[in-house]
Amino acid sequence: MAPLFSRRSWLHATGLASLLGTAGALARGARLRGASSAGHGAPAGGHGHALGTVGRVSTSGFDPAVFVRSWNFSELPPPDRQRVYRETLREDGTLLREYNIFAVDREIEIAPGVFYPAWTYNGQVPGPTIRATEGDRVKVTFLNQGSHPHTIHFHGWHPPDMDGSLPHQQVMPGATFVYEFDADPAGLHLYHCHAVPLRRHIHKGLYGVFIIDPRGEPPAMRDDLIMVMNGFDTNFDNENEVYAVNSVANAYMMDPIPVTVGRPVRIYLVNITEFDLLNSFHLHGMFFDASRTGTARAPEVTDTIMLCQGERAILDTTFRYPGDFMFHAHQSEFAELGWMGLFRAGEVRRDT
Ligand SMILES: [Cu+2]
Repeated sequence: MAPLFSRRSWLHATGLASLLGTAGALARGARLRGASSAGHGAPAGGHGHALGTVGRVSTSGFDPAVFVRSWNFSELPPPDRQRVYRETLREDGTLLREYNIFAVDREIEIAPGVFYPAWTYNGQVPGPTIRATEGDRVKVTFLNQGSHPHTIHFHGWHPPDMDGSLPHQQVMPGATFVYEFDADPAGLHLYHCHAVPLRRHIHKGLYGVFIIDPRGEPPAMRDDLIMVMNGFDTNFDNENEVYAVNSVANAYMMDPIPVTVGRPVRIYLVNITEFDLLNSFHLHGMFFDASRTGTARAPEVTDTIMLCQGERAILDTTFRYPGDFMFHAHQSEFAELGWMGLFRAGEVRRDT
């Protein structure tokens, strides 16, 4: 008996919905620039409707495929990295980790041809992922090159003068502030601007991931992936028109995230979505162990996890089968407006 809802008709339906959603977003005020990136790379539809967005976002400024696997500026060549990140071994065996973070206004491309006037850390949204080991000293020199007062508010233990949240802690345009604290506790945290109005400063793009690894844990043989669930209000009506994981709508539908059958995968999942109460992550064909905040002692075994704004979770799993596995927000609306992607699980090559 033929399935009631074939894959083809499903693609057609969701693709159409997504196109309508994107078109609607454009009509409501997002800026559309040229058509240079459109028209190539779209999944072959054959009936005029691609899945999700059509065309490609330029990866010259921000590449979701790189961001998902980078921390402490590991994506940069050593001379460039040295300018923004330095490690110094301390007497007790911990590291001093020094970062140069700057705020800058920058237009970013969040869907093919859709540009958003963001406020960014180091020119990217999300900001650079900061990763330390429990007990390390984190020192962040923050320069505000933006047009508004900003701060960096870190989650985790720190004294109040390092909180970056009170009015007198705002860093004025052109000014610098040094945040310094010990990395504690081990888990998955975040950082974001805490200038007022808070929701505008967060929504405009001033947020990033802050991972603290447990001390004494042996190096893991696994793929670590950074995923930040976010959304963009392209017409400033306090609702999101575009949703994504790592800022670019449908990025991982166009370029599935490669993983390996049998090799553990860990997802560092952060929800920073503004305006919507909740966001969620659902993985097809599999289950994962979810540790909320990365501190939960007894992980939940599930295929869907729901996070409030600011909540995060570490998800551990291992792919059993080769092939493509979809992941997306289980709020269908978010999925259809860009928050959808694929893992592509490959077999380990055994050359004998
Ligand atoms: Cu700000």
